[in-house]
Amino acid sequence: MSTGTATATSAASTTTLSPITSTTIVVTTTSTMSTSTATATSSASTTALSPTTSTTIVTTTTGTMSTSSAAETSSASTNTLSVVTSTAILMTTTDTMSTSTAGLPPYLDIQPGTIVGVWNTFAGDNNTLAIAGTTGAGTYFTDQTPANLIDHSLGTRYSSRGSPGFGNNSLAGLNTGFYATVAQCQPTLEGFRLGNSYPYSDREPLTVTVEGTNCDDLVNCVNWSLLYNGSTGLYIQMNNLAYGDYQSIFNTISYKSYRFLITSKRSISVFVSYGEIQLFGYSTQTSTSQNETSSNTSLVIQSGSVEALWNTFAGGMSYIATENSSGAGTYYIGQGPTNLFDNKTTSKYTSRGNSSSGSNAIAGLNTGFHVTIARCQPTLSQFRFATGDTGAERDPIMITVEGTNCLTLINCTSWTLLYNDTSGLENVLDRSTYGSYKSIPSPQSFASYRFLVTSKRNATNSIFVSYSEVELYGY
Ligand SMILES: [Ca+2]
Ligand SMILES: [Ca+2]
Repeated sequence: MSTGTATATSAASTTTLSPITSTTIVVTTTSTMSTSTATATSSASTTALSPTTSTTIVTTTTGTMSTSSAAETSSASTNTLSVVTSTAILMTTTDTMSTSTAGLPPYLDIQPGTIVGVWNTFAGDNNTLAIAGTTGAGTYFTDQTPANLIDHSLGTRYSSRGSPGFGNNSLAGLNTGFYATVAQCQPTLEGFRLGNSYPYSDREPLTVTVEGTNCDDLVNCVNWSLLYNGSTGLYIQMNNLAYGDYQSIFNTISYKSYRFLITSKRSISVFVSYGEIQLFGYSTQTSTSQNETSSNTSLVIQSGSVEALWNTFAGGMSYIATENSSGAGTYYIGQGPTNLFDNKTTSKYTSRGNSSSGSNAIAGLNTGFHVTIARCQPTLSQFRFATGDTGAERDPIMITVEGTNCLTLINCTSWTLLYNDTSGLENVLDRSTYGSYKSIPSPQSFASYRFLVTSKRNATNSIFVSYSEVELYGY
């Protein structure tokens, strides 16, 4: 699959190149080719160069390149020299343009928590999931996880070993990649950019397949539609952290999730590494939309994302509560926060908070939960609570609601306070009963939300804070 046909167009004069010229370099891949074939075309002479000559263009203009093209020799000619000159300028202009997205479609956001590494995986086939590890086939570098691709930092990489799983070789990292789900509703992918892995340029992926799917179960999904088979946009080796060139995808079909699989790399290396993935396209909804409040729908929470909290305060870190029969920082056995989302007012979430036992003023306060909204509906605009089936003294009365886009909620300190008011249960003494709908004053798009209870009905005496349901609405 390491096939490639590169066509580079450049101006003949070193003085007339513009940044736009640098973005006109396009590499496409055809599956019928067995070796890389590059053709460089000068606008002045329209001189086609041989494959080996054009490889020399890249090698020559990146003086610090280590080994990637060392084995390839050039049939030196006068044509080679002229193109070398213009390509050197192309690289310079690419340097200065590498972060601009002017003229590109809008970003599509990857839903935090949905990006998963794969290995030994081929377009059209099922996934083989990769895991973090220090060595071995099917692992990625322990601290260089797929989540690093969407942390907005070029300097943090995703580094896959693939097979055989150790050592410096031509196979390492090939047929690895990731899948991920887009946050916006009905997204249509029109293009992408990859961040490079400078100073480990030997690891950089050169060709990739991109597929789309609407499978709900991505782990076992085999229904992948091939959308792209071509360059990663990283064909020019850079001497700094940078994005590769934007690669457009001819696609008009909406898919919820996408899979990227690396099919070739720059050189012999220990890993395939890249720093970021950016997706571009359009959707029926932008994540910052503020004008759809009239069409509130029930928000779907991401499976497994609800976690119990205690000793947690608005603006601070979350502290995870555990299930136990007694003790501070615990919730009642069988009464965890997933009970809040089972559509049954007969099942409840019951927290002790800082109280190790007994009825007192602090029991259950500063407890709550955080939760991530499933794809496509990231703006919380309304909610309502329901009372538990017993113990009116335990009802939450005052609460805070915060939002965040942190990738890892447990260490997150970037919480935006959205609501600090009543739970809607203040006038509801009946058991297993919904309170009033409460509105977020200024709804914003966030991947995850945190609800914390700051007061309860009986301010001096209860064993717990307890409630049976929390419904989330938004758009
Ligand atoms: Ca990164
Ligand atoms: Ca329930």
